[in-house]
Amino acid sequence: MTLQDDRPEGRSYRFSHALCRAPAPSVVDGLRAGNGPDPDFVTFRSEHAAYVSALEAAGAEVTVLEPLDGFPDSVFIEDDALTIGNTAILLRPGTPSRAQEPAALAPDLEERFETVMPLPGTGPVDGGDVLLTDDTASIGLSARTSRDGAQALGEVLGPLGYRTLVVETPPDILHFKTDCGLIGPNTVLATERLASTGCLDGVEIVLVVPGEDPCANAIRVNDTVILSAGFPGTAAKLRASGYTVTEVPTSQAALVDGGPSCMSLRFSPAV
Ligand code: CIR
Repeated sequence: MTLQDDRPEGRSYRFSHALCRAPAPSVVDGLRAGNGPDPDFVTFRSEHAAYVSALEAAGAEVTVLEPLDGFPDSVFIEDDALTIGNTAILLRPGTPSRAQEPAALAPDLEERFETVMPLPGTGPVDGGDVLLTDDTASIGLSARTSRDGAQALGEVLGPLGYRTLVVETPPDILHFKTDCGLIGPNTVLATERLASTGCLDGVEIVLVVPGEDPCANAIRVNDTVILSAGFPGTAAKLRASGYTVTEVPTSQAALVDGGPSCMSLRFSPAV
């Protein structure tokens, strides 16, 4: 039997479980590209709770890990690991203040996954730069993810049944998935500025409506697309195309450059 035959159909969006990290009060000091205002912790916490509820309503059993006040950005757990079936790969976030987050997460992954492996080599990779379809990992090079890191991740993903495409994220975009998100088996919601580079060729693209770029970082969980609230044009466009859309408030995460994909690790343990 080939790897292809073993590959569970829909593994890129059918998830029975999700792991989140509660925001810590220090999230107000989270990294951001500009000089924007700090998020408000209490509002962040309530928006995060709404996000967890949306994951649950979409069919995932969610575990919310304790906040880590020593790591202001640790609520963005997606950057610390990649979770596929019974395997978790500890990543190497590409900014110093986040470098120790995977080590802090490792014990929680070891409790839940048969295999927990470190990313080989030394090159950095943030999970926000990794877009998985059922058979392909598109890894965007960015200020956080190097070519060495992307190649090392590709070597680990090969035996798990993925081909890897290393692509260039346009300049000034934090992560590859800042500007795109998987919304269907082979369909990606994306901004025009990312799609126009050709790096998504081979998948079906649904563009966000003009002026709504920040909502591209959507996720598909089972039959639901989880989209940031406040982008009515794109929400309507998706619904008109037959998608079930749940809008979640992410105003505070957005102040520190985060969105729906960053705040969970989604997975289905293989049986
Ligand atoms: C950071 O700069 O690392 C955080 N403030 C935001 C991380 C967002 N993560 C993601 O898009 N996967």
